[in-house]
Amino acid sequence: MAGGRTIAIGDIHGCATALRTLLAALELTSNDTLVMLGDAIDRGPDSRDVLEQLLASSEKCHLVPILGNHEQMLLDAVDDKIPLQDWLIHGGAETLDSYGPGAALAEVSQEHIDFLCTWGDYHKTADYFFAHGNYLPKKKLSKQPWEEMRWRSLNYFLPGPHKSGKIAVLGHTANKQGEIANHGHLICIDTYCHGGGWLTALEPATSIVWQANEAGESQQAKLTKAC
Ligand SMILES: [Mn+2]
Repeated sequence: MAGGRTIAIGDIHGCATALRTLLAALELTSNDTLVMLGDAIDRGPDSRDVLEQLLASSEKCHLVPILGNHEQMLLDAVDDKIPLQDWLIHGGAETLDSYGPGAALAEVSQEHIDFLCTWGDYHKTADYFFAHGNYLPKKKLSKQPWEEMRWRSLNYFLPGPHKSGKIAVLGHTANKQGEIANHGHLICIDTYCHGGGWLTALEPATSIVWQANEAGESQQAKLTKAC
């Protein structure tokens, strides 16, 4: 029996138009698994709408949302683990505004907070694993310090191949020229949508790439070979 597709989608950062355009292009079915790599919220124009679209997608396909450092900041602000200001200056202010201009933290929908609480650290298949920011190559996936790895830029530390032999599919480190960074053992698909680039989806097994932007444009391509 043929399984569905496993498709990863990079950092959305509140780009609701790009997400709507990309989801339309993907034509997801109930057999498909959509791995959202984290940082769905903050910085961009409409994080509330993005979370609504992800909730709706979870009814249409198998949605696997991974927690990004931005969702972590929101949850930590809700739990009083960090000062609210720490989140607001990292793009949280735009997220609050999407619930109504000048909205307070208490106005973020409880359904959305509950949804974020279900997001995981990573996802794996036979050949790939999916995480937000980074990983330690010699540590098992189940033993990774994900709270720290969510934050670590690939510009600061570019890991070697993971010991599992699986290829890593990551977001978090924005490729500001709009191109996917394919290192062979590691593919980063954050292509800077909120900064005028693309929102990228990748089916690693077929190398099919779908991209959409905030102007509502979309394109499809193949992943170029490792650099
Ligand atoms: Mn991030």
